[in-house]
Amino acid sequence: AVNDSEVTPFSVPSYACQRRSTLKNHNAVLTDSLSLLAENAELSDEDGRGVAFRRAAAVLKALPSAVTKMSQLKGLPCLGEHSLRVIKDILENGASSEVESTKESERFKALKVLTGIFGVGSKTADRWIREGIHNLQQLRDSGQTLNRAQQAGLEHYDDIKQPVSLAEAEAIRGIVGRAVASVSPEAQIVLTGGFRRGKLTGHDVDFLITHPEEGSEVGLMPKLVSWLESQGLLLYQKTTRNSYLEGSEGPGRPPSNIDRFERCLSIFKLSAGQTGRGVQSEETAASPSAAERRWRAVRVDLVVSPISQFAFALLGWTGSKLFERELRRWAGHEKGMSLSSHALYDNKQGRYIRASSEEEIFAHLGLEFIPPTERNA
Ligand code: 8DG
Ligand code: MN
Ligand code: MN
Repeated sequence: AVNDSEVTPFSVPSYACQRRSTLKNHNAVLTDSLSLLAENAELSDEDGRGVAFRRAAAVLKALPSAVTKMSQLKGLPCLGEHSLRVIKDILENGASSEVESTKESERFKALKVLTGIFGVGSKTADRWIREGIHNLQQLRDSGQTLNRAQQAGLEHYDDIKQPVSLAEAEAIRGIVGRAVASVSPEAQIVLTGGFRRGKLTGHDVDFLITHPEEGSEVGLMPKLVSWLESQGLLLYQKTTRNSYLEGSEGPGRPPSNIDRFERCLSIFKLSAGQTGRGVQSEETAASPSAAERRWRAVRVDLVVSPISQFAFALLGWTGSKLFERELRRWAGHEKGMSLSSHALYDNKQGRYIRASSEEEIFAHLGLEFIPPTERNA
């Protein structure tokens, strides 16, 4: 029949890494709700539930049109009983009672505010909440001991919660690019994370740096950080050195999703003049200092990879987080391989598989190549 498209079930492959997920989303109302429940689960240390909601949301994001009837969802993967109940509620009543009550709950609101501080994770936030701390003022008044990251996070809270624009990301790319060139002229730098996927805003700016000659990347990060610090460009930085050892992730020891590259988590001081569009922070009467300031704080992640691991690092740091997770699940469950941001290991053959581009990695995994802009699962 020609006119039964509304009841023809959609068809979607079950792993997000088998799908093309652009930024276009015909089901934002549904996916926002499921993402909120995912976030709540993650903040409550229920990662399994979190992933289940993320997978369900990603399936709806991949649909070519808006869902209007439950019957359209027949046969779709990753839609569990709980997610289906939420979707049904929204389709029938315009909203999900569970989502609405979560959104309004004091605990969720407090967890959001407190984990919104750079350096504060869900465990710390949970402890504070149990001690009666629900907001920034109560935290400041509590006399809690904060580490260096948390102090910086609290100090720059308003700036950091403000989304980073593409113009700001490009300005920072220019600055970091000049810094890298001056400490190591041959080194290369790539913008990764959400901006590489074509997003127009982000919560931070992610960079991957490498050197065409294996080994010449060693020592680059400290020089780069010193250079940036000498120019007064860093409000905070913490560098962690490379601790990757090939062979440490063999059979039965799947690579963890935390990688071991030398990295620097930082807060940049971005001057208004550097974006050419002025500071992006809100200039409200409540924060006159923001109006007078000629700079804003921006979260920046820097990662250095040896060229031999660059393709894996690029794939691993481009995201989205769910896309990465699904790639590793596909590798393990469907191919008997272990994928990390460092390497691909064939568990049956007991050997590493080299690759020098993302295209080669997808090919080794038996997947169609998905370009960065279609990894927005
Ligand atoms: P956003 O900043 O625009 O909000 O989104 P994003 O760029 O997609 O998220 P992100 O939190 O900046 O993470 C970017 C990618 O970096 C994502 O795919 C996950 C990856 N990533 C981390 N930490 C780590 C880590 O420790 N190891 C590896 N391999 N990847 C990581 O954020
Ligand atoms: Mn990012
Ligand atoms: Mn990041």
